[in-house]
Amino acid sequence: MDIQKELVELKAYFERFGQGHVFQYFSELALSQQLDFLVQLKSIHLEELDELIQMHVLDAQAEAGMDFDALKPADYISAPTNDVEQALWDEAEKVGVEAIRRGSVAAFTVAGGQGTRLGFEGPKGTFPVMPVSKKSLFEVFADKLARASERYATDIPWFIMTSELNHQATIDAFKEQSFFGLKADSVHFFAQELIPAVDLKGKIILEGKGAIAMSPNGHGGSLRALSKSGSTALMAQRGIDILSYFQVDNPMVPCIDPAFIGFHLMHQAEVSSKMVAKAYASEKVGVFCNYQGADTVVEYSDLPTAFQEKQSEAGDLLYKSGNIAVHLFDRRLIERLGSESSQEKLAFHKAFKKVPYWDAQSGLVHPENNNGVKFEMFVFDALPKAKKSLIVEGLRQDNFSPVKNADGVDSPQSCREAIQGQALRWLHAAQIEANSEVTKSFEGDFEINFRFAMDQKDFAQQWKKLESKPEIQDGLIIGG
Ligand code: UD2
Repeated sequence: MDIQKELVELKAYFERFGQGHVFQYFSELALSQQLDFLVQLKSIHLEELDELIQMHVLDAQAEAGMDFDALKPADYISAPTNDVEQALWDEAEKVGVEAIRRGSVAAFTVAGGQGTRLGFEGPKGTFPVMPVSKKSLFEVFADKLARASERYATDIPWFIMTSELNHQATIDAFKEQSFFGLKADSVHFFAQELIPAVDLKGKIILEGKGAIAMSPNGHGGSLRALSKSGSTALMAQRGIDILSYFQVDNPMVPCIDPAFIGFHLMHQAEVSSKMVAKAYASEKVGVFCNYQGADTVVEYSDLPTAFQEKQSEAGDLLYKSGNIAVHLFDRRLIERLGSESSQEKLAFHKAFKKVPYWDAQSGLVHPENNNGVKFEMFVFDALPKAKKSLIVEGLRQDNFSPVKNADGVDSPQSCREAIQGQALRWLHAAQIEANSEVTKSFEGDFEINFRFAMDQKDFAQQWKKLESKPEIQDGLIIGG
């Protein structure tokens, strides 16, 4: 490539948007560093970034706030509590199973985040979570998908979104473990886009003489990335209409949930979301609300405390529908919102952060206070854009226990406890169904291999088939 010509063009482009300072150290870089830097600079869409800077940084007052008086709790299909409701759930399950069997459903994990709170080096999906086997988050999902494929006599494709910061390391982790026994060509990786962080005056932050501080553009970037990577085209070609979306941090998620899928189809929804009842008012999960006639998620940090704590007449939380980031997306919705030419793109949100920056005298500086703004799209902003959306209740104990923090709430420890609690519950239910003696409370670690059984009902059936039932003891992995 003609570096000089490219440099002149890029300089003019960056100067046009008031960002010419990114070239201030260019002449000090070695040739290979200059080439790398040019590649990074070329990946930046300044038109989009400039709009965000104008709106969120320079003219922040102009941001439209939410009219909380117009907010209502969202409606949802509740978990079954009686025979009539159970019959409806059974019907939904049947519809879902048919869709899975005919190959209409793929799984999708967003794993592009930086996982800073956990303080774990490497892709978060490689974090060990299982109590006995120490299997990683990725392996847990692989097991559940392998079992679903086996159970429904199909081959469920799995899309995984990474970001440039962990893309190769993620692929390497899968290769090292032979794709956890899945067919390599059923697993599709693609990276989401990065976007520059800017300072409080809207100037792009340099983190090195030839490096811009970039970060992933939010899980909402998945819609674009699915389109751009050719994943939606591949889905269309294979007759896949539904993408079962979940976050890399939640090993409790049923990656493929037949009843949820069935409801989505029965209601002809373009997006369906799973809710769990919030555990307490200030729990750090977004809340499903109805705003101006549409389902929407209000992020925990945006919902005023008075609303978080509001009670219903029955005395429980009025805004209790927690967003656990488990959704079903119709392929056509992704195509509509994620295409390059889309007129209905997801909006960006801003977050003030401490962004390490390059200083001519001191080198890389890690600031103590927020000095920068990062921009992210949120995937749940697709809800109000869908022609039809649906919210379905899930029980926390079988859907949600994320690993987010090094300790305390949502930590590896709390997650292990939830996994163990689930194993014991599934075992009890299976023992009761098989009229055998129920294992009383149990001290020690045992786990259920999700490749053996993917949910409680499946476990009961698999348990029944076991000729000799293993004795529950410390270190046991049921189903091997
Ligand atoms: C998210 C939700 C919150 C609730 C909670 C449930 C947001 C803004 N908040 O909170 O409402 O549903 O999860 O657990 O989503 N990711 C990417 N690319 C990105 C950013 C994130 O793939 O650019 C992935 C990341 O790898 C992780 C997930 O998205 O799997 C969640 O990201 P987070 O940890 O920033 O969100 P959190 O926990 O604050």
